[in-house]
Amino acid sequence: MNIVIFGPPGAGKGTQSKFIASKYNLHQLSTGDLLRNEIKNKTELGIKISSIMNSGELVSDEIVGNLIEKFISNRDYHNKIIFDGYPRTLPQAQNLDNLLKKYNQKIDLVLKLSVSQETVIKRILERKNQEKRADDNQDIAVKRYQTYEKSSEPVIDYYKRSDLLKVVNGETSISEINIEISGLIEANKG
Ligand code: B4P
Repeated sequence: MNIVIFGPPGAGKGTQSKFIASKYNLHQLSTGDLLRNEIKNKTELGIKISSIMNSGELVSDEIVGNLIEKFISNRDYHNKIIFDGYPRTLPQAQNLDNLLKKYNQKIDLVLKLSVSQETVIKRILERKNQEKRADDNQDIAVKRYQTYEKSSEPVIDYYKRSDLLKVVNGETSISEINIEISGLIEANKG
């Protein structure tokens, strides 16, 4: 199955995706990680996007779309992907459907992690001490949350229409969220 995990920055998408990928033998496609790798390796693309990411804005739909097609077209990952942080905008959601159709796949489940701004800022500031990510500071975290609020609504509506969306309370502990998500996946597998 292909799963989308959606939610504000610092909601725990990466944390939960790792768990789902290992439990259900899926491949985690984190657009945030892919983009940070480009920056770390100082590629032409990395140089172009570093200031955008570090200002709390989204990288262009075109750039991220090009990155994910390589993954979707890979036969090894056929119907085995957890999309972590993609889509984030309506054009990205439409692009994802088109790409999956092109490679004879579809989305089976969209999980939305629901978390308040206060909680995500707290988590991001805690993560800052461990990971030293360039975009993890109070001002950028607030900006990232605002960016999410602006772009997320049309994506949520899009998936509500196709009845794929399940909302998960992201305020509880990591293991409680693991359990809730597992229940939704098992129910979806039927
Ligand atoms: P991401 O990499 O996707 O965002 P993130 O902040 O890492 O969120 P995530 O939800 O994965 O948080 P985590 O599990 O680490 O994006 C970063 C940037 O990349 C974006 O701002 C944008 O510029 C760019 N980008 C990415 N995708 C893009 C796209 N499709 N289009 C355009 N631009 C794109 O959890 C956070 C912390 O909380 C961790 O330290 C974790 O240990 C902790 N935590 C998690 N769950 C918890 C819980 N239940 N309780 C307590 N702590 C918890």
